[in-house]
Amino acid sequence: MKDLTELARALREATHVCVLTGSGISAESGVPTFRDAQQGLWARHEPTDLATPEAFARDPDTVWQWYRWRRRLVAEAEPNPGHHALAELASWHGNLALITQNVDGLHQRAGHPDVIEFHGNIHRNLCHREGKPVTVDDDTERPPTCPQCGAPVRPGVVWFGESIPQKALDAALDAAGSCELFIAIGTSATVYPAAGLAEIARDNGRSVVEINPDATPMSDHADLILRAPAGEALSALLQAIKD
Ligand code: BV8
Repeated sequence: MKDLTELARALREATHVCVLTGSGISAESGVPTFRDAQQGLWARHEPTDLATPEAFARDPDTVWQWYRWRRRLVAEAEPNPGHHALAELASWHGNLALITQNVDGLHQRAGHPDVIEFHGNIHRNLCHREGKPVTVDDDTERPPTCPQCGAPVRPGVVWFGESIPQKALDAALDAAGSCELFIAIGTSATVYPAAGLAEIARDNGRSVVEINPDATPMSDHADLILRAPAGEALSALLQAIKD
């Protein structure tokens, strides 16, 4: 309880807040986290084997079908109390920047404005040759072809070994560099450069908070930890703010 009260006070006092979310915040919506996304059909694949340009070049159909499976799963999912509480906290605070590593679009569906999509969005598709967004029927067995040039279409996400889109990277670096309070929610803090954002805040002497039921590599560097699921912690935080 003490930590919750302390975090509520820090939120009231901070003029700039930066939040980084990972797949843990979507776990309570039934969307498997990245580490446990390998269920059933996909048990024989490692995400880092599928979410790469090399995998798409080698076996476009399998990679495409993995994303189709995830899109269908996300379409069935609903934003959970964690997404909703965070959207309410953002609207209450007025200067809370949200950076998400998630590609599921659930923050937006919870009404969260201005989401920085650090790793893209699974509902967006790009021409593999031009890199431009294309509108296609993506519920297909094989990658569709680009309506403009006929090249294969790929998911609009950032794969391992690919750079973060410049606009998202600049916005995230600015938010992490100018915040007084950095809150990491539901991330294993293992993928860079996303995980490095907390380090920027810490190196600037800012308060770093972790909300996660499990410990992560950033736990030792956190000033405050809510060792709880995101839905429970964020709903309690919203209540504490209102009290
Ligand atoms: C880059 C989109 C420059 C796709 C993703 C060696 C070779 C090449 C590269 C590297 C290398 N070593 C390091 C790198 C860099 C690499 C990297 O970091 N690799 C890792 C594996 C070491 N990064 C990159 O390649 C990045 N680009 O560096 O560009 C460059 C350019 C050219 C060449 C080289 C470098 C791009 C990385 C982006 C990859 N794309 N996603 C897709 O979704 O298909 S990453 C993907 O995995 C997610 O987006 C997310 O970022 C990450 C998973 O992390 P989490 O979200 O944290 O999820 P995870 O499952 O790990 O953890 C869940 C957490 O939730 C847990 O802690 C759990 O306890 C908690 N939890 C569970 N339930 C709850 C909960 N929390 C709260 N409430 C709950 N209920």
